[in-house]
Amino acid sequence: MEPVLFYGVPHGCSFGSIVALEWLGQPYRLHRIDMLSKRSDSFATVSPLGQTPAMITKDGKPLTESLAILHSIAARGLDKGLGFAQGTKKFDELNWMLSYLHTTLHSALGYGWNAYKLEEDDHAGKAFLRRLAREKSAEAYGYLQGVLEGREWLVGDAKTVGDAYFIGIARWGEDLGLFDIAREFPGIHKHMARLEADPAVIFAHAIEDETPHTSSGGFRGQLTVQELDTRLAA
Ligand SMILES: N[C@@H](CCC(=O)N[C@@H](CS)C(=O)NCC(=O)O)C(=O)O
Repeated sequence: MEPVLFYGVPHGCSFGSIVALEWLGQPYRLHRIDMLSKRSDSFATVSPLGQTPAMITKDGKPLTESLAILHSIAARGLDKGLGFAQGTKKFDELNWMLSYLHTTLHSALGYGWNAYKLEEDDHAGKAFLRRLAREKSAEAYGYLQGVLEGREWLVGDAKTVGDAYFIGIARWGEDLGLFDIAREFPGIHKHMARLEADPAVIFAHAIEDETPHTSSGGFRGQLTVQELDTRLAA
């Protein structure tokens, strides 16, 4: 059966997994999770921590963590250049990039999301976390901008799951009102703009925003709650 990706709104890091699935071009389905509401027991059996992205693979097994999901998609898309064979120098580079994006950029911007989740009147807490988010993610964006200098894609000569993951989280700097990316990090902005023109990225935005969408990949529709329960019971 086709895999199911659980994606989170608003603006989850699961965005990159939707883009990667579109680039892969093989059948898949999606299931929407509102991260600001209580999650269902069915979702908890797939993602015990209640986080997105999560996946039910084509073998019916749950898989969580962006990096695990993206590597799994990349392994199915080696012929398309979405990833590289394990043991090669290029695989190590992609693994390095994904790890950097997750443990450094995602983590740094995470302080901003934590500030957003604090009680409205916790002004001191919010200010502290936002300052930390800005300091840490300025370093992270700056380093990444250096990596991008003189190259078109994050790893190798074509788009990979690294670029898919990047576009889902690089947007947070502006979402959180921390930076004017175009002015402060023009190299990051340039890479984001290139990706924003990609049909898979346009599709992923439309999915998040629930606006009309056209898949250029293998999207086979949203999985209903009832269908999810049937799958989990099987
Ligand atoms: N280590 C996890 C982190 C995933 C994560 O932070 N997901 C966020 C959205 S970007 C989430 O589900 N937040 C809701 C929550 O933690 O309750 C991964 O890389 O997949």
